[in-house]
Amino acid sequence: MNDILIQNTTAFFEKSFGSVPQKVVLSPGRINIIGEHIDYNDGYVLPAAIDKIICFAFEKNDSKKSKIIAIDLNEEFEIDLTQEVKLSKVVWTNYIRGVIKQLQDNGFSFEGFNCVFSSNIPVGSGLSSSAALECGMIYGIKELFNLDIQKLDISLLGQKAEHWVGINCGIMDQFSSVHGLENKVIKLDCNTLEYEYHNADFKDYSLILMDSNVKHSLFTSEYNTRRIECEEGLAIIKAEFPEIKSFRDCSEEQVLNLKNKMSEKVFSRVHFVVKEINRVVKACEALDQGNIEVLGQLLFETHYGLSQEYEVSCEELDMLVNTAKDDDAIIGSRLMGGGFGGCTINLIKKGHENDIKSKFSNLYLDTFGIELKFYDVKISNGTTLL
Ligand code: GAF
Repeated sequence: MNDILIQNTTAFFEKSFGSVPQKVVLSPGRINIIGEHIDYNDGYVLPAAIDKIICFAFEKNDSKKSKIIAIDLNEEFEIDLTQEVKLSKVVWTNYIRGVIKQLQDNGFSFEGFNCVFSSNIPVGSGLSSSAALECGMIYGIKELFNLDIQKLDISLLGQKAEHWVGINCGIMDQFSSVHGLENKVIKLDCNTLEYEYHNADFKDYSLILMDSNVKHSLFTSEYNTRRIECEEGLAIIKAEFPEIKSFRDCSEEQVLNLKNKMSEKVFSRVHFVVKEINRVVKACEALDQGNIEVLGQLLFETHYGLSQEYEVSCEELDMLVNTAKDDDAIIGSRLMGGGFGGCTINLIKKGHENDIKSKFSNLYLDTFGIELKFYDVKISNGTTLL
């Protein structure tokens, strides 16, 4: 599937610019096994890069302007690198403008380039197509102009570009897009940015995403609000327990003891975060021990926390997870990513995949009149040159 994407992208480049691209970059989307809304709360997350990618073709153009073509959107834009970078009404271009701005603001010097890109990462499905776009662009510019930028800095610059566009995201998406390894999940400590790889062996179970095909508009505002609510909660905890530096130092008992010092909302957010950090640690142990049933149970717990305490779910996602909970062939399911739509991640007993797919698509169509999509993702390498 990616071979066709690469062929189409390079052929389109040749047709548009009359030359062979100097660099071709592949930049993946990501899944997250567990640890949701935890990156900006300085806890642990367990993401992985996947085999859905954006393919970029680049060349220098010996000018001070860059021309970028998005094949799938049938749109293009030009940016003058000598002018101050500003936000545009055309949202997709802002991720690229943001990257150029971050590179310039951080002292990296580069000249004009031509770029064509095309993607098979579904947009708005919680698979981080924007992180793949940011990190792939940075990687391409770094390779074209021989810039000295390490992997971690690609992730951090990508994250800053996303902040500039308007989402105050954590580091998970950009980090996993860049640092992914085939068949490995990344246990990332979002406080220290230390990380370790664990084998992604789900034994008798297949990892399948169900795409609700909805994206509720609440996402950006609610996402940024959750950050503020958690900061407020942490400040209350720190005032009471000065030895606590971040949520990971905090026990569930300590949070429960402070319940009457917080609003009900802030308490629910903080209670979820502290439990979710513990779940990541347990999930990693379960994966290492091949105890996939325990991992599955943790996924369900995460979903109910995200839905009831963190309040980032929606009726479509809740329906998918509740149906999964009642099905003996599914041992774990939860909403994945920021929420308010996008995908659920599911652990389905091997051999039952087709039955589950037809049962869920019929039910989902009957209930919401929307087509449910499925992705059998493979855990793959991070951003790379072809
Ligand atoms: C989005 C954000 F971009 C990530 O940083 C992360 O917070 C995620 O939502 C929720 O875990 O993908």
